[in-house]
Amino acid sequence: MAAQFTPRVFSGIKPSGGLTLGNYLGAIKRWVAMQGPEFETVYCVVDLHAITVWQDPADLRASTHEVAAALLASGIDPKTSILFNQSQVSVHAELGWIFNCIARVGWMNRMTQFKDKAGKNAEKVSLGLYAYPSLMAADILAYHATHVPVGEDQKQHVELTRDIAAKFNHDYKVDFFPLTEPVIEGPATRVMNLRDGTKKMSKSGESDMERINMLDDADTIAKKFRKARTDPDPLPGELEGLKDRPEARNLVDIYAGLSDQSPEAVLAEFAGAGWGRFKPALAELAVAKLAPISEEMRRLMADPGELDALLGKGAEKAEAISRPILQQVHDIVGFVRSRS
Ligand code: AQP
Repeated sequence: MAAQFTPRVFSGIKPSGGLTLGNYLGAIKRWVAMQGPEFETVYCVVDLHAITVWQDPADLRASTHEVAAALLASGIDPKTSILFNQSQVSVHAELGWIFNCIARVGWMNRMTQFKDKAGKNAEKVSLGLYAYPSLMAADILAYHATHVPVGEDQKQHVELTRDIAAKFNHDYKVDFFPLTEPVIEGPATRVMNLRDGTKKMSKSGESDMERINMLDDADTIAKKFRKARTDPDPLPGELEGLKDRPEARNLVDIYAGLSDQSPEAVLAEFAGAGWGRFKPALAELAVAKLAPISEEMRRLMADPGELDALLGKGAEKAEAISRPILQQVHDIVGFVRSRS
């Protein structure tokens, strides 16, 4: 009989710079929605992933606090969800090593995010950046997580996690790891760059004008949307009319994500409107949604000691789930465990 797994959600965000509207709509907002009786929820600030590219230590600490504050301010409840930073639970790195020995180099070579991030510089990037997806598999499988809410950009990594779980189960003739489901839902699973609608909005993108940061003030948000690249045509009444208009489609998707509507409903409301009408409405909506969150983030970030205490408590809870799973992995693999 196939093993039964507790319905459990795991997901993480890298503290690699200021959080963007992409992180909010693609991940955070949906993490909040998944809290409830259906799932146990485990959310992680994945600092081990952040250092796959250089991070100044003081900036890394500040970004870790910013991500924790953003999650709390957006509605992650530490009484309901486990919230911690990855490096405080060494199980992740230990299981990551074992998965480095399960994953195949050929699988890693197919990862498009590595190709995008390494670009022409593949010889010079860190080995950690290359191995990142196997650490991500460890993050997920250390909790026997059954569901992983992510943005579209992480789909391939969750698929690789399933491949690693299946190969481990097959090689060791066990039914030990679940085949985790990616949960990629909603209208804003891939929020695009405001200056180039074919590129993803990223924390580490070159220009600040290409992204909305969760901590941007109202004037900055309005200015960034006003200057966002668009085309001369008005908004159509149907989605079909946004084909081959990536920048226009992106702004409609952002509006839909922020207002919890479908893109079709947004177009029904704005059919025929020009950018002079749509962009200010979008900016107003974004400010209405983000301003209370950023205000609460600033309040929480003013007391990093409190955030650290909370992350520490979360790490203890995370360790209580993941350490016994790792110990079973050691037994399956054949490692001697003789420490008292
Ligand atoms: N543009 C986006 N649209 C929708 N979802 C997004 N996510 C990130 N960008 C978008 C989702 O946010 C979660 C956390 O991602 P991450 O910060 O750990 O890694 P990332 O995807 O590499 O994000 P960035 O902003 O591009 O980081 P940098 O620039 O530092 O590499 C994930 O669920 C992701 O899908």
